[in-house]
Amino acid sequence: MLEFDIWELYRMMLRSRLFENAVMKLWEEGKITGEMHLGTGEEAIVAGVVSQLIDGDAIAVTHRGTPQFIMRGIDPVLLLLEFFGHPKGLCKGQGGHMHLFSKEHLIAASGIVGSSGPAATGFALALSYKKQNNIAVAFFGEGAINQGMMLESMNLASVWNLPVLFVCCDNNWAVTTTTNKSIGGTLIDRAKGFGIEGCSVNGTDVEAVWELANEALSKIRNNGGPQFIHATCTHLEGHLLGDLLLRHNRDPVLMAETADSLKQYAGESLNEVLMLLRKIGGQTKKKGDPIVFIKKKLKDDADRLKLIEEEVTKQIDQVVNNALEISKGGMKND
Ligand SMILES: Cc1ncc(C[n+]2csc(CCOP(=O)(O)OP(=O)(O)O)c2C)c(N)n1
Ligand SMILES: [Mg+2]
Repeated sequence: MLEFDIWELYRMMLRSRLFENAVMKLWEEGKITGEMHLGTGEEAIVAGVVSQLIDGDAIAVTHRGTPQFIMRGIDPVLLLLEFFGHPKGLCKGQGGHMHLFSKEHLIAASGIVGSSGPAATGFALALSYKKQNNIAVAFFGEGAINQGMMLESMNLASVWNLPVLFVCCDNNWAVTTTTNKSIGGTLIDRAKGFGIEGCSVNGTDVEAVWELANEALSKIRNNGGPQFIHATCTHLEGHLLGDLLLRHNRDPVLMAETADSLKQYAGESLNEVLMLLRKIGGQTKKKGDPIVFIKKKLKDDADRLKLIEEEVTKQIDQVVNNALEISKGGMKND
């Protein structure tokens, strides 16, 4: 979809959200185990960029990259089987949700913070060697902007004039470290320092992201070298599923009990903990939810909204049923 089509963007975002909601449920039921980082809250950024990619473009993502895989068209059943650790999963059950790869779609994930920079720059180097008129996108969190490899890859992409779109999804948190405690200066100025043009955008608003990405992508495709997008957003489920800080904040009884048991440590450290809880609480507000945001824009056609929701809900239910059915068949790879 290279033309702006808000309904199609809504469908993409909703599909990703409902898929990740299903992942959350399966995780809570113990069918998916281990850490699980959701990309809920980043759907507008991902849809705004990924909807404008063409065949042969490449994507590198982080530990939070499920929306990119869904929106790029990877079979969601294969993704779920991968999350189950099943041999029929996308990466034979060896990658989990953090180390996904699809050669067919040229998309790769890594849990190593900052590694999407070199991965996308490498993709772009290969694409320009092959004289393909394609580009690569690096998605990363603001926590990656202090990683040497991210800065080195921005430098090389600039020096070699490579077709890379660097997209920073800034949710203001790197696990429990807030941006103001870890990042000096502005991200746009950092990009400028490497000679890379950049702009900030409200990453909750898919229309704004789409417009900015459209401009950046056309500059890159016209041989303009790398571009940088700084998109602010909210991670609605905290750092990972079961995030202790978020769970406390959503459950006042648990919070009161914890505060009580922490009294013995009263002093600066307790204050710090309570301040963190309050800040995390601010993240759970609906104003940071890109699905709520886009639905407001589309509210005049309630029938169409409802129809799409029913359709996508049915599709995702089917995906979950198929994956569960296949996984019931045992772990044999035949
Ligand atoms: C090189 C490296 N250092 C530390 C970690 C542990 N770690 C996992 S996610 C994360 C925070 C990342 O924050 P950010 O880049 O802002 O992404 P977000 O989780 O907020 O989307 C850290 C420190 C890691 N995976 N890789
Ligand atoms: Mg972050």
